[in-house]
Amino acid sequence: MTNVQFDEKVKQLFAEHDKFIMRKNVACEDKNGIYVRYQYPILTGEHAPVFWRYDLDYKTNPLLLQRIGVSCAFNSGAILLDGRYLLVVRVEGWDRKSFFAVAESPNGIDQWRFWDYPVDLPDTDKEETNVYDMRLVKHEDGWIYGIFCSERKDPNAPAGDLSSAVAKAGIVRTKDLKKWERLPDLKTKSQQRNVVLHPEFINGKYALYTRPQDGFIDAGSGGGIGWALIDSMENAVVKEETIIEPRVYHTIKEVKNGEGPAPIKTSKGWLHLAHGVRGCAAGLRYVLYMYMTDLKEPWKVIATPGGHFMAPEGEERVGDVSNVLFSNGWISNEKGEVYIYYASSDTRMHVAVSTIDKLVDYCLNTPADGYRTHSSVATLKKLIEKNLSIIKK
Ligand code: M1P
Repeated sequence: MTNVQFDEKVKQLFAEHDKFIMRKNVACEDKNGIYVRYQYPILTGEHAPVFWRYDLDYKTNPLLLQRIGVSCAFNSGAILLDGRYLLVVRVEGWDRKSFFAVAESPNGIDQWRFWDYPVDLPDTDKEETNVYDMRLVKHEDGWIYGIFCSERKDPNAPAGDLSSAVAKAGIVRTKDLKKWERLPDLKTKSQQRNVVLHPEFINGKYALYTRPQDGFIDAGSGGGIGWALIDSMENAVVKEETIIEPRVYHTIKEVKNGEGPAPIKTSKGWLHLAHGVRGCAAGLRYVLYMYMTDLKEPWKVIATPGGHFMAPEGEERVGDVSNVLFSNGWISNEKGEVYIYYASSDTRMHVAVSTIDKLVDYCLNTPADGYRTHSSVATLKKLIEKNLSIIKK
């Protein structure tokens, strides 16, 4: 390739990338009245800027080969900051390391563009190998906190076991998503993933949704989503945690569950989005589900719509870890809309749009899981009877 051809090819790479980013997203058909999916993934590995992936110097890369690969862009924290729709994305490279990068959109739906540099996460522990799944929360103390999973090799793994790992909750805070202050990791008795900060003080304390787990993968005796009050974020210690949203046999959350983004406050209570995991012959299946808690006592569950809220569909079902929907970010705006940012199969990000009114109605009026076939049939019969009496009038 000559120098001139090289310059031409670089220009073309930028132009194609820009066209790809500027593609308008399209709302899908409303299938349930509850939310509307959008047709195209909003972020993928291909959204990584050209200047992250290529060495653009003719002298050192005369064949213009890609030097750094970005495979996936998924599990993103979300925030509406000064009118700007921002995601802190879990970006995963060809080397399997995840890192955080901020992506911004003018409307929350399309034209997502990464900021020039990834998040400069302070490196406080040389054993920390991988970081992912940040939940962003604007707390009433004035800080924006990010709680994420900090993963390292299990120091007690037998020699030769290079898979066992330990999950902890890492904590950072920022005012602008540019400068990040790292605080000490959360201290808890067990391993933790999916730790989420409640946005308000509870009796003067910070409140956390936790997910105790026995091992790196297995929740084991960890009974579900927990609730813990802690004195400070600078020295965050969980002394006691209570399971408020348990796993249950033969449900969508029998193997594991975990809080998604921080709950949204409404006049009727707190809206929660979570993921539930069950095992099947094809492996683990991750779906999203919702529940609601009391406005004044957010540790008290007041509504549990049965089954999944969203499950993987079409191309969402396939990816690096197939059959997974996962969400750790959503945004409610001044119009009462809720933008649900969810990832499919640990590979790409999507958006679905709903409203506060619809989600509250969904939570309060969708029948709860009766945990038995007979109960599901009884619930269905009741609705059929009611509807037929209306239709036949
Ligand atoms: O691979 C699916 C998800 O698995 C983990 O979630 P959980 O701890 O609830 O099982 C996380 O690694 C998450 O990032 C991933 O999407």
